[in-house]
Amino acid sequence: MQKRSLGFLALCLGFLGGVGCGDASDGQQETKREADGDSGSFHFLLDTDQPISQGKNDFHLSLSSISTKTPLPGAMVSVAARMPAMAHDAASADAVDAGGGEYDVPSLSFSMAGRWVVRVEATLDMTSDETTFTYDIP
Ligand SMILES: [Cu+2]
Repeated sequence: MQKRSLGFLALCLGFLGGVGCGDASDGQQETKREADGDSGSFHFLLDTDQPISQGKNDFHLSLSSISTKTPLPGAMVSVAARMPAMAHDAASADAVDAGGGEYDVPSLSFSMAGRWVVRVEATLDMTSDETTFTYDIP
C-alpha cells in the first residue's frame, strides 16, 4: 500500500497543477475491489499495479472459495467492461491463469473517462459465479 501511495504521489507531481489530484483523498484512486459472487460460491479480489486510467489497464484477479477460503486455480475467467450511462461496451479481456488462484487480466481498455462497470465471471467445474465492480475513470 505504501508503494502504491508513493507511485500515485509521483504521478501527481507529474501533472504539476494540471489535472490536479483532488480525488486522492476520497478514495477514488483506490484500485482494489473485493466481493463475494452473486451466487455465493466464489470470492473475487480485483486489483491493479498502477492507478486506473483511461486506456488500457492490467488487472489481477484472485479467486477463492467462499466456503473453504482456499484459492481456486484452473477456472475459466472472463472480464468485460461496460459504460452504463452510454450503454456501450469495451472489448472484453481474456484472463490468463497464473496459477494458485491468481489470474492476469491484461489490457482491459477504458476507452473514455467516466463510470465503468466491470463484470467478472468465473467457472470452475460445474460452478459459475460472477460479480461487478465499479470504477470512475478520471
Ligand atoms: Cu462512453
